[in-house]
Amino acid sequence: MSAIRQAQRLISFSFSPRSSGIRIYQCLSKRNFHRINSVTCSENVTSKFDDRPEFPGSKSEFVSKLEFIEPDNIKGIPVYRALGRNGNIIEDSEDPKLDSSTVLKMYKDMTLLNTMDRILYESQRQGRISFYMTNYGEEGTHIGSAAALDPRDLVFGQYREAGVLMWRGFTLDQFMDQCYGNVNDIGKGRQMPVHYGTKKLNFVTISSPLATQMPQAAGAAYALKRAKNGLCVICYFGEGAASEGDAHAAFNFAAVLDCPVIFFCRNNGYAISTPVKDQYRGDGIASRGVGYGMMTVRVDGNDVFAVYNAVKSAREIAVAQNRPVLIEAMTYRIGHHSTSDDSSAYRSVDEVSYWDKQDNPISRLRNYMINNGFWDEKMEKEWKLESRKMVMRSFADAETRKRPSPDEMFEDVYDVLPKHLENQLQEMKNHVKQYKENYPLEHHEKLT
Ligand SMILES: Cc1ncc(C[n+]2csc(CCOP(=O)(O)OP(=O)(O)O)c2C)c(N)n1
Repeated sequence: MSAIRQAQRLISFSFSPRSSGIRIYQCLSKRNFHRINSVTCSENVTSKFDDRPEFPGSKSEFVSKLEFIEPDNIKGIPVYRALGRNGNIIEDSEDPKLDSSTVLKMYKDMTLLNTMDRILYESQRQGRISFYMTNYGEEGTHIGSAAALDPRDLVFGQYREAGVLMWRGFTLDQFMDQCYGNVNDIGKGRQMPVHYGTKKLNFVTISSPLATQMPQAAGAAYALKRAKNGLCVICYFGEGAASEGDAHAAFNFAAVLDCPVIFFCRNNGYAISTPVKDQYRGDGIASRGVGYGMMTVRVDGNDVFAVYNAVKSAREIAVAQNRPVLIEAMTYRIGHHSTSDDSSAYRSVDEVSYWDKQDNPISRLRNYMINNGFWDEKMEKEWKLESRKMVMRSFADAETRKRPSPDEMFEDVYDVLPKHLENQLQEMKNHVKQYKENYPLEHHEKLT
């Protein structure tokens, strides 16, 4: 026996001849500790220092006092910010030092998104489109994160990330065409408004079931890792969606399989009418990241520079080390959840007004730009007029376009139209031709 022990001290190996009844565990050179048939040989557990748990499932020390961990005694994860509310850089070292044209694009995209939201929200109220979701208050999370990515990085979104698309060059016409479901819609008018997607801009099409994109994002990141192309995935989700089982699956798979994915949580305080106090009892979503073994940070989501810095660093970690990173961006959903919601039924006007007037990502960036001399009242006025005009033009154009032909709804169910769907298509055509006065065919492209 002692010869084996001697040998174990010198070399590191794992050997488990179960049939012989002797189990030899890997000799850990750092701790110089080993066991042979640990039931009978205990003489190696000598000093206090060496007496460490060897359970494969944890990395900790022994303690001899019973103490439960009280989560409320652990200090909350701090909120990182770079820009103060007055638009001043707080610490020079945290200034991303973006050139004025980049900052200008950030501001213009955030405000253009805001203008588009106003017009599409109103158009839904008038029954011109069926549904809409605004992005009010969260513009900084979209633009700050999108600006820090490589445009080839793959985006998986929830539904409140239109600014990411805008940053990448999705046009106002494309937004409008999707919301109207007209012939120019890339998605052929099949999904509800705001379910955008474009292969060209590496933005995976949105779908309604919450959190389903999360394990898919981990899988896509795994594929990118194997492709060794230096790219990563970013996956957006709300704090409400983080309660889904899919969020757990995604975090754990991404950590265990070393996937280069940035999980970006928009914690805006509400999931429809459910406030965060009814969503979770822990310290937000960030505290969960550590539990999954992920690098984690919490940022001020109303500070576009803090978001930018966090995503830029997260991207470097994800790509260089092939590991997931969790970012929790603290923000506030200023608008109603969607056009199907009236949020005054569950929160006060004062609460909303605070975030709209006192702590808003757009006004904060505007303050920064004014402080630095590249924006003023006159430019603001002109841009407001110009951007409104641009949005109205696209809106009017999208409204005049026809919807796709009814034939289209049978395509793309499968790669190739199978016989049974071809039969259904034929039945539909015969039916519609026979009863054409009952269908709004004038709004659609012709049936073939
Ligand atoms: C699996 C699933 N359950 C429920 C819903 C209904 N639903 C749509 S949005 C939403 C709230 C999501 O809140 P959060 O993730 O915090 O995002 P936010 O809307 O605040 O941006 C719910 C419950 C859904 N779409 N999918």
